[in-house]
Amino acid sequence: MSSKNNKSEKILNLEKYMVDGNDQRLTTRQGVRVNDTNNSLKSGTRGSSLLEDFILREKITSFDHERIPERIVHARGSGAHGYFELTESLEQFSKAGILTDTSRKTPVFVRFSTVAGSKGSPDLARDVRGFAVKFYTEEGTWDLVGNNMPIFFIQDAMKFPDLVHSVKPEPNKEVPQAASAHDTFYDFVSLTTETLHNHIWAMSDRAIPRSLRMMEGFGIHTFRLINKKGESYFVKFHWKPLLGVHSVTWDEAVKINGADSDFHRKDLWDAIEAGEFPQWELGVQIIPEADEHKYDFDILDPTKLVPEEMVPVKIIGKMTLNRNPENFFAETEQVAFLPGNIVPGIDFSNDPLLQGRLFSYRDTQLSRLGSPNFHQIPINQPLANTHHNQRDGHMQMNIPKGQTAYFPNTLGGGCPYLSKFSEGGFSSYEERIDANKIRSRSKSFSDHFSQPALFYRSLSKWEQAHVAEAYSFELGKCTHKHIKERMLWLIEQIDEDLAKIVSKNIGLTIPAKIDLPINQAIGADSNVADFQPGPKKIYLDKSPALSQANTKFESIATRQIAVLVADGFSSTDFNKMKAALAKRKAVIKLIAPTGGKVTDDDKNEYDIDAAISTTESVLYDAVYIPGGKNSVKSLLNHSKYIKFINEGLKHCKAIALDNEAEQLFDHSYGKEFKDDQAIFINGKPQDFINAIAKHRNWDRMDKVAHIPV
Ligand code: HDE
Repeated sequence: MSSKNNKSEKILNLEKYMVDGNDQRLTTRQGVRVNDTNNSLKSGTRGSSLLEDFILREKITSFDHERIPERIVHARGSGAHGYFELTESLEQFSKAGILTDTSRKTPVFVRFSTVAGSKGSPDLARDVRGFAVKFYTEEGTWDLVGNNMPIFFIQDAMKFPDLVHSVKPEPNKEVPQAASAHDTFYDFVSLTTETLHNHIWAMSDRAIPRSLRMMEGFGIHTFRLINKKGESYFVKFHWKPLLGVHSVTWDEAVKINGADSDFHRKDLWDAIEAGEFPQWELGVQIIPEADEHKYDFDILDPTKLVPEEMVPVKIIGKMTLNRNPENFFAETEQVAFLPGNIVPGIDFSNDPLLQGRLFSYRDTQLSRLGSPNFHQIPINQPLANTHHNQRDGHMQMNIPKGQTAYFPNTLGGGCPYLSKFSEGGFSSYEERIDANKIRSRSKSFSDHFSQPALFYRSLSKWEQAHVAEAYSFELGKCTHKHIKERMLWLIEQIDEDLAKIVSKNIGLTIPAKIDLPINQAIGADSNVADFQPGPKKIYLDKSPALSQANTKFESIATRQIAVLVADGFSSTDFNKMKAALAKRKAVIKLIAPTGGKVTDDDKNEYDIDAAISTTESVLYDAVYIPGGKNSVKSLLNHSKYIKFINEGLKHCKAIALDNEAEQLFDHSYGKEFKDDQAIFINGKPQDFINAIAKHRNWDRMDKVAHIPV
């Protein structure tokens, strides 16, 4: 059977579970037809309800149990179906079918998430994003449960509850929601220097993506690949978005959370519905076993990345997300990722964070989904056939046949039987280990400043400015002086100029030394001096791959263009711009003074997408205003249009105006920016398009401080 058939079979498998009520009669859960679902059974129309009302009791009981425990982290998520296609075989390194068979189209389900907030928290929190991919491979399910940043906050699973407790709402007052800007988080971070690398990424634009479709993904840990000969190579996994890596500014993020707290979720959904399928390339960094100790950092340390300039990322395939879930709960909520789900040809490394995760996720799925049979939920079912001797438990959905549920047996003919390594049987890599049992950490994990410094050095000026603003905002929200001072000292170890800016912004001086022992929690009997983060090393001046300034700036497909119009707008201007934008697949949104319809100067009527009172500039990528005497006159009567333009300017967006629309600029701060590279007055649509593709004109950033929005 070809893999293509397997793929459609998988989709069919899910379809078999789909139910809808179209053309069907309402029934109870037992299939009894219902003739009234609006009134309970009572003793007389004004009497009390009767216990025998099984229809009422079934409906309410079911409702009472609708919620399951939300994920303790990554509670807020959005999912999509798609497929993965391998373009280059890794046969030399791995025997995994998904990494060697280029003729396959492997189904995937991906769930993106924020980490800290609860299920209903806003999408644009400053946070790491989860990027979890379930590959339904022919040899079993492989879950690559990663994030949109290539490193993690801590080095050992043992500290995960401390990290999460520090960032979650403070336990006494249960605030703040989905925010790291508070005392407990900075108390922990400033005492735990290993967090500084992931922390500076969280202060960067990576933590406020423009879209889930415009984020990179990383497996973070070093994994192993195992080839047919049983040889092993270390590997790091990367997802690279075809749309490039783009972010919003913090001012936009705060406002988007108010204007549309589902911004990312809707953006992903709408793009897929529109047939604009998001795509990522899968890349690998492969390190031979012999090179394990070759670097200035330990490749088992999850707070370190391997710079692409030192080990290039080899692109081996592409993932496309092309289908939205039918039901959020059944699919996105019930999907259960386990980093322990690997297939023959892939194996774990000894990264102590990964090792802890291998336990945690199964445990969490048991508590969330309530039964060891969670793999039988349709979204979690493997594509590969399963035969085993595990039995029973809550909600067993299969009817296992036969007398035997043990191994070895003769009564069942010895079935299900074992597979040799050469037949695809999983066998763990036989790593040689000769060590003492010890509760400690490798000293090779002790360098905590070099990579945050490398990251900061590699950023462009505008990215660095955003990082400084983020530190200043977050520390400005903390109330304890000693915590803020400790952070300032630590930031100084990363970059002195950065620390100076933050110190000025928060009004505190950088202490000459900090009095509390950092890494106090290594162990009561450890010599703290042994675990102090060593002096900063510079093994690479810059890693250009870390800067968003070096991402792709090609496409404007799915970019949202706000077109500000009122009755009488110029059809000539509009149609010319619309044709150019539509050709490049940008999404045009007509924003008019009121809801309903709007008419151009040629008497053509259009449905509007939003009334100005219901929308905000921060929800769009660029602004276009066609001419038209009457239209512009109406727009001038609404101060919100002026605010809309000023915000677009402030956020360094491309703006195009034609003919009379220039008057709007003269009533806004736009009049100061007529020479700006991303402002077009009676300009060519193509130039506007090029500016949108560049995402923002960050050169404007230093000149917009005085715009009061
Ligand atoms: Fe997770 N993490 N994690 N994590 N994580 C969970 O599992 C945990 C870590 C990540 O969309 C939980 O199903 C421990 C690193 C993602 O469903 C839980 C440690 C990375 C998701 C859990 C880590 C991640 C989770 C909560 C330290 C990036 C969402 C609900 C040892 C490589 C998956 C759940 C989804 C979810 C534990 C560290 C990514 C509690 C103990 C490092 C993307 O099991």
